[in-house]
Amino acid sequence: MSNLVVGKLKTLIREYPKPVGIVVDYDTTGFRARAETLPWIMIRIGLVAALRSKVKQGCVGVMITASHNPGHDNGIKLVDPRGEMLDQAWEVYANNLCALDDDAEVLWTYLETLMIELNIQPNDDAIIGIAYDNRESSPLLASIVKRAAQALHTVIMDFELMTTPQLHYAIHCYNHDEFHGRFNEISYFEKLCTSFQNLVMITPSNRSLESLAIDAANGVGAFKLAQIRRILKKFIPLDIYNDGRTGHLNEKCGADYVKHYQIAPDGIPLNHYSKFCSIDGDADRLIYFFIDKNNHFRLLDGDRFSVLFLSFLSLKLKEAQLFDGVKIGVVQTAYSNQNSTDYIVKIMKVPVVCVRSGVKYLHHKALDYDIGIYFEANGHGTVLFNDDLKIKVKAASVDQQRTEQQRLAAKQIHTFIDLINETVGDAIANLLATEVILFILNMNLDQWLALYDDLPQRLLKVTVRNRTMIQTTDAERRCTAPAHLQDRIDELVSKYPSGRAFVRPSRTEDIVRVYAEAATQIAADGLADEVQKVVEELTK
Ligand code: G16
Repeated sequence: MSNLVVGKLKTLIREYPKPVGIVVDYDTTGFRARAETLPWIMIRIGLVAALRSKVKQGCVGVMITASHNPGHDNGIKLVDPRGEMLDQAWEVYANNLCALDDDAEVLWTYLETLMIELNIQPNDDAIIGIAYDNRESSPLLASIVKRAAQALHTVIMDFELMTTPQLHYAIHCYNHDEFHGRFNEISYFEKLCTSFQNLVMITPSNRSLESLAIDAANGVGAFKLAQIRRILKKFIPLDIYNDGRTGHLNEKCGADYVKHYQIAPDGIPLNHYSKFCSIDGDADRLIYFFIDKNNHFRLLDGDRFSVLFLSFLSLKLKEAQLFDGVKIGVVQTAYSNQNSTDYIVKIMKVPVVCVRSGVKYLHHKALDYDIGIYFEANGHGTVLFNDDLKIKVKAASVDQQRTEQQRLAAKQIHTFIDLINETVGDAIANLLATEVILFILNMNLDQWLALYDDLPQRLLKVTVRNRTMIQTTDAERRCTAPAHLQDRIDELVSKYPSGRAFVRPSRTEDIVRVYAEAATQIAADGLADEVQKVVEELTK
């Protein structure tokens, strides 16, 4: 076996050598960089995926995408058998393999040591499910991962073009018997569309759903949304723009662009609709927006989804007489607007926890609750429901001791749970969930926005010599390096009423992010600019 593996690795390394002196780091988003620099990494990740599958005796997912990054970038991340992000301990193995010399014997020695440590054999069964987004570089990178994994006796399930959340869901279903082999794309569409239709049908109303214009970032989500549009055409008109036929991926469009610049994307007819949304390149983030009666652009970001989903679930739990005893919590990051946190804690009386950026940290924390709602301000998030809660809600929906209204509310929650993709943030599932909540609550975007007022904010990207010079603590709200940076930020913040600012290195782009909020837009802009200057000065 060892000679065979070493031989295959030698061939791969010859074809895709590791550039000299390169250092990489597997983080919350996996590996992400210019696509042409990635092939050698694919070899290592194919090997890690195979080992992870052998250890877990389940299917592991491999997603090739760089999400919101420009089309020339690409990346890779692994999905654990439960459908969640890769276990953090395994990020270390991925990094160790990448740090080794570009020599098949050296790689094999490391793999052998690891297999002994993990008590697995090279020829133990392994299976990986692989998918990619619509970047030009994706099929080649996927083919390298497959070849490397196959060197370790691995069966490949090739899902080809999929969104990241679709792959997470497929992996979850593959590894859970109760889904009876429903791990293909059709079962994903069925889950979403059937629960959406059911929710609309069981809700007494003589209204119909208004058209929604979707900016699909010219990404893979556009192709998937086209299928959803077809299935749901009698229930909701979904019009898809930036659908990948002409424009470039994430260029002046997509959820990240809209959130960052707080402007409408190119390529969407603003006069024709009353509501819009943007998804990102791999369809895991969602942002809503509209143009108000004063012709101003109005944004509804991830914080707003937390508030909307929480309002809906609290109301329905109360109507179903199930609210008491249910532990609900919201998880946010430092980017969440202070007024959203205050609204959830002070008005809705629901606890909020702040964790560092990266959905896996939010997901992990949300598991502490019966209902854990988590969204990053950038629109990445979902809702987690624990099993006891699901059983309770299902029983209440058919409990004849309850009134019809109570049963209906329980049934609405039960069906809503089906609509949610609990494995990871899913822009398409969340879009349908948002539409159906607005329908059930009879709300428009103006009313949703009016629940609370955001504090004006500004987010800047700052290019520095070496972004790892910035180190943070306290859920990335404070800096520990370089020296004096935090003191200078504190001093600046103290000059601005309702001021708050923080600085953190991005893990997906070679930049530092500066966030500031304050009582007025001029003040938020001023604070962000001043913090940027300090960052530039102290990282020279
Ligand atoms: C990824 C992560 C998100 C994170 C975002 C931005 O999103 O999954 O949790 O918030 O990157 O990260 P950073 O500010 O470190 O660049 P995506 O949609 O790009 O995969």
